[in-house]
Amino acid sequence: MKIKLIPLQAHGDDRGSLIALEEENNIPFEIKRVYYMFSTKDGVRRGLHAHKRLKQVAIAVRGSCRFVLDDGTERVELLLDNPAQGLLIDSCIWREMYDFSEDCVLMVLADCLYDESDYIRDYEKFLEEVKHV
Ligand code: T46
Repeated sequence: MKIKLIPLQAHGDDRGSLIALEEENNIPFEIKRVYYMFSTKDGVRRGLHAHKRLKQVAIAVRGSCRFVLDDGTERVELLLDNPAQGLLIDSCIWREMYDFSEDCVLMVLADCLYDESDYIRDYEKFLEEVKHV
């Protein structure tokens, strides 16, 4: 599956920790957009779509949430709970996020600007699309 966990080096000292994100370095693309979600309500499921072209790296900078990732053949579930870990999600992966902790701040870096026409929001259409990739 076209996903990968990327270790992010934390620079720690007696003041605390700092992590730097650099395009084409620890983030393997040109960063065009950054967004983050927070104050996610209990029991909420987000995502439920795939992207035709978009690549992203998601980081739980605070708290935790779970991901379901599905490439049309295989389905994996994982927990993001470490600000020193990025989840690279390539194009054509169905994603769902759930079990957000109350304090969760999920930050996402993306290689394209927001474009609604890049979304596949219907799971059956997604399966059709990945057949032709
Ligand atoms: C993804 C997962 C991980 C914008 O106006 N600009 C943006 O850059 C984004 C991402 C969203 N929006 C608007 C569109 C909706 O009115 O914000 C609202 C919530 O977006 P959405 O329902 O798409 O949020 P999620 O959490 O279902 O999905 C988001 C990303 O959209 C998506 O690309 O992979 O997070």
